[in-house]
Amino acid sequence: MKIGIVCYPTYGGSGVVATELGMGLADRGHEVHFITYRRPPRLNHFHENLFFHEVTGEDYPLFEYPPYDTALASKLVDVVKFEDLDILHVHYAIPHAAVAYMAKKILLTEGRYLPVVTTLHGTDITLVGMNKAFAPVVAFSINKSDGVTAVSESLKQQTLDYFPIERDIKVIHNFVDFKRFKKIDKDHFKKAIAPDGERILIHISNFRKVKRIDDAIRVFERVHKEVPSKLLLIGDGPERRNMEELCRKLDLCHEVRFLGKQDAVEELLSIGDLFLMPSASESFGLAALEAMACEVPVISSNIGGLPEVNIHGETGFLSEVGDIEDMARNAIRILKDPQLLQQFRDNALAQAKRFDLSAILPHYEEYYEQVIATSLYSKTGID
Ligand code: GMT
Repeated sequence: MKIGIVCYPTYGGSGVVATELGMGLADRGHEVHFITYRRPPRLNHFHENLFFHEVTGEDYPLFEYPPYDTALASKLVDVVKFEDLDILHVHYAIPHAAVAYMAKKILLTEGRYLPVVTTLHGTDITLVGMNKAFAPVVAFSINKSDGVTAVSESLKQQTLDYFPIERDIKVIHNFVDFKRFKKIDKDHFKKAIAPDGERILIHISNFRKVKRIDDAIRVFERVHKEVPSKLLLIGDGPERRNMEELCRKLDLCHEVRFLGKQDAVEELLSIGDLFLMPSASESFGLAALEAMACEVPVISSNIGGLPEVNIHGETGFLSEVGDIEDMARNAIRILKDPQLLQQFRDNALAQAKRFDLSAILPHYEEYYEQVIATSLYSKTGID
């Protein structure tokens, strides 16, 4: 199959899932074309089946905001025609699903039908999508896609609850590539970060408010009083400065390390004892799944798709959003009991294996085939 993929080429979860999916499809013999404004970070090796088309717009003094949507739609029309793509898969509804619809309409004027699959990732529905500034276009473009997937049951339900959706949404959970995410021996890292054998807690995110990193730091503050420990904060974003100030205020600067954006997160996860994800909203929690694949149990909030990933009392614990006392209590309980910690590590790995790339990827292939067959037959979304 020849597949076009549109995504954000950033460290955000949707871009990561899109890139890993494209690379996995290429390994299985499909021809995959990424179409976006920058090469996605994980798309960093040559592969005979992988192609990248950069979207470039024209700068013009009139434009305060360069019209990316128009440039992307034009690029899509060009790539679909020239590369003769069978299907276009867009990740993150805003603006990609609407732009795909525009490209589809343009192609139709030339008698070319382009089936479009939209994958909903989370904030495109729960935070940004529900905003009145975007909602009508989000609902319209979901309804006009030939296929729509959501990364968790919870996200599917939220979409149906909030938007006037007239179509089916298929849940295909996110996945993890065990070729990369597995516990590896990084003892020298561990010695450098925790020289006296302290426990290592880890949080990874793009440092936005929704991640509630202050809760992670406050949970750590409580844990640290009872268990010798260190906290690694990985990633970067708008909340970084506030979080640095909070650590100074709590006098935790020697115990908390800000590592910024890291490519080889699996190496750091491999030295972790607990992963913290206290988010206010989380459609799936890919970073938690990647931690579990590296045998790290998860302390998370009980929100969105997290209960589909982190099993309470088995792979970690779930607490209500903002309940840092409960999160700290659960963390201390696991960290103080080496046997329990090992049991949770084993459970985390077993649960992560249910989301193995090789098990999830065929669901996308089947869905593409189904969408191509039904949409070419019925020409859904043509009106
Ligand atoms: O919020 C992020 O971390 C980035 C965001 C994105 O779309 O880039 O992540 C969302 O999609 C991820 C991949 O499907 C999910 O694992 C995250 O749970 C989801 N984030 C939220 O719902 C807040």
